Amino acid sequence: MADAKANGKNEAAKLAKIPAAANPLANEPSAIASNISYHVQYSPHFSPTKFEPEQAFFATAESVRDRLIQQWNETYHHFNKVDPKQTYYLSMEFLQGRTLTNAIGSLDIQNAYADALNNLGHVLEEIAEQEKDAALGNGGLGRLASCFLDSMATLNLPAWGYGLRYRYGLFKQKITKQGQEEVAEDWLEKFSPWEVVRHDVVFPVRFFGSVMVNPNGTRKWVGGEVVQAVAYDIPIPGYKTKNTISLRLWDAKASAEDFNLFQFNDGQYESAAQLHSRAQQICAVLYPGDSTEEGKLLRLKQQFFLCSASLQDMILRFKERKSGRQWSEFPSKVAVQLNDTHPTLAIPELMRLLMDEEGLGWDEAWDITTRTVAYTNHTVLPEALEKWSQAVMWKLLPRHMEIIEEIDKRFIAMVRSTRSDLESKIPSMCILDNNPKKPVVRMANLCVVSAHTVNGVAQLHSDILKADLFADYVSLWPNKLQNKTNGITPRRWLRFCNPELSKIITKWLKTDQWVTNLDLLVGLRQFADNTELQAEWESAKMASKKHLADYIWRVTGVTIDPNSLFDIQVKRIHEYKRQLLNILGAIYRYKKLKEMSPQERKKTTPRTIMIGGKAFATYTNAKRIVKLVNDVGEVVNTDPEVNSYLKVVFVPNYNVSVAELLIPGSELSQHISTAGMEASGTSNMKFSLNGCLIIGTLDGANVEIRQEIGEENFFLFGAVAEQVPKLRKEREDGLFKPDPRFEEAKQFIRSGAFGSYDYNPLLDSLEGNTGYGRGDYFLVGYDFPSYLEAQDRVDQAYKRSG
Ligand code: F58
Repeated sequence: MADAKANGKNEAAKLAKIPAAANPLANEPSAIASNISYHVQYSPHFSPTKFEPEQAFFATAESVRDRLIQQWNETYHHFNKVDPKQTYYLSMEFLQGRTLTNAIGSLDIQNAYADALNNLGHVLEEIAEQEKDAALGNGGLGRLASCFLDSMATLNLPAWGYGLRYRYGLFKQKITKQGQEEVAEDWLEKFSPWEVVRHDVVFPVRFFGSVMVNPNGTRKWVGGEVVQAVAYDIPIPGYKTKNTISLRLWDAKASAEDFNLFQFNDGQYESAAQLHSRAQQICAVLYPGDSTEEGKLLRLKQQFFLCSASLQDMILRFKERKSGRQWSEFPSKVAVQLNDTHPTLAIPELMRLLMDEEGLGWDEAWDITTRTVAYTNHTVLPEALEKWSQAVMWKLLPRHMEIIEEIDKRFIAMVRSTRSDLESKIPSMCILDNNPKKPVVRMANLCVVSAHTVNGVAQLHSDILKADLFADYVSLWPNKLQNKTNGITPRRWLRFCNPELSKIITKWLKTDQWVTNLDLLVGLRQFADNTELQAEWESAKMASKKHLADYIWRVTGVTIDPNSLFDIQVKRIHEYKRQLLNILGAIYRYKKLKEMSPQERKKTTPRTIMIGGKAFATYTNAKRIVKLVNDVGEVVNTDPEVNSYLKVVFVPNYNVSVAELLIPGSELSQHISTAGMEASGTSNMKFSLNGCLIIGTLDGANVEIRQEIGEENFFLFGAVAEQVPKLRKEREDGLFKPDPRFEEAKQFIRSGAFGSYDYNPLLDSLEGNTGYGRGDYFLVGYDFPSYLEAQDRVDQAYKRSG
């Protein structure tokens, strides 16, 4: 502590020697240092005496932002003049992570910033670690949105991301004796240096109210409550290009008129500010719990708030860019991509705005809407397909319900008149499910009916959509369904998170063009057997493993051996992703190690199994899995007979920045979902890019990755998607015979080997042949033997390579 204080003083003294001078476009380290010093002095956020890492981070970020703003404004003016077709990515989630390293790297001023900070007594990497993750997303879907923004900026595309400015993003995961605990994560606790509030970009968004019919038959939504949507923009720089696009996040606020001064002065403080507090609720948290009616209503409000504000913004831009435009031009200027069904309300809202606000007729509005909107599906899990109660929708969005009814009516009429053979399919294809017990709006159906294109996110997933979930629509619109296999940004996921490996790749390819053209990596193949390259590669991997081992020690207190095989599974905890298969495999390995003689143990391949991920707060079985991994770790890691051959570590609070540390240090990663259930997966791509091998099933994008990296680098196991329904049926019919090794692993847990926590409810999900939450729906038992065999192949391969 005394040292830290002394250092702080030291840095303040260094800062005092650097002249504070505004120099937003500085390139030289000394001028950059002056600009940082300028921000410390003239845009202060802290008392003037301190210049510790936190203060240095904010001032550095502000100096980087100066530069970004220059490019950002130029980009804005450029597209305003050229007036190209713009693409708008509507997403309830953006999992951005940190920005500083990415921004400095994209601007290609890394070295100058490192030197500037050195002059100020700081180290760039340490300063970057001060930044809080912007975790405005749950997992893959949100991270995909952020990766797309980076790619679109780098490809010089005129694109926008639209989302919500949640006050509290994804929770922080604490691991206690009870397992996972969720704590609110305040990414805006101080402030975000990257966001710029646009006080001139404000739109009213209405909720509730009623529909007024005008004498001429036109309709208008009136009454209810109106909240203001205010734009907060975050710059998204492309890599080594001027193009800097925007992530526009909406925040909700009520206006001064909505504050009841009379009530307040009368001591009725809460009711005086009622609308203010209701406005605040809208963007308070990412994914508010939706088990209650209130929670459902709030989530629907969030979705509509995003859609309405974003569309009003797009329409205004369309109108402002050129006066007297024809509405028919709209689809050639505006492309709206819906990230899953969460922003589906964009469809009826665009219809409403065009008809009720702009005066267009139904046919013209429908033509425009259907040529503008496209939809990406990210799941085939029935429980994740959104269905909104019609009653709630009528209450919150009465005009939209009228429009949805009309879309549905016209869709049904079209099918009847053109495809009488599909009559029997209408009940499942139409939008409204009018089951009197629970009438709902099926959002995916609304999307498929209204969008010009629908895509799945990996070949297998798209094939399943076509063959199964959306099969009937394929016969109606054969070309509407497409595949777009997901991707990731190589900037964040290799170039910046793994500079050592990047340097080696650039050296051998004699170019760094691979950073924007990954196909060039095949050029490394010709050197695969070159011992010099292999040695360099190994030493980079070892450095990353050591770095990771330090981190694990800091956050868990567990020491791990960088010479052991680093085996990682990180993703949201879900039964279909089968972390349970992984930990059962680890348990079996532990039991066998215990049974071995010391000599036999020495012949095994030492492994460190790391598992990380957050469980949804109310997902009980997922939380039990977190607890089990932690309990197994407690026992294994402190067992002196075994712990130099096996460690099991639960990595707490997995997020984007933790991923940036884990992935470079990985040697094997697990992508082991039940075949047909993981739409794509994207971390599989990140691991492969960092020279990590994969153990996995033929699921999601694993299929494409296996083709790219070669079968010899992919340890394949498990049932394939086509088999799954048959296997479930066989199980129901009592025909499944579990492998004795599977029984042994489960029995070991039940024996209390990992503590007294009651794991029976979790293990029971693997037992029986039928019944809710029973019968091993995810086929852990069926795949267990082939999983163990694949793991044996991994051990052998690692031994050979060592
Ligand atoms: C994920 N979905 C898919 N949903 O599971 C994954 O296979 C795919 O790679 C990724 O999308 C990108 O296409 C996903 O992350 C969510 O997080 C939902 C958000 C809303 C609540 C329910 C989960």
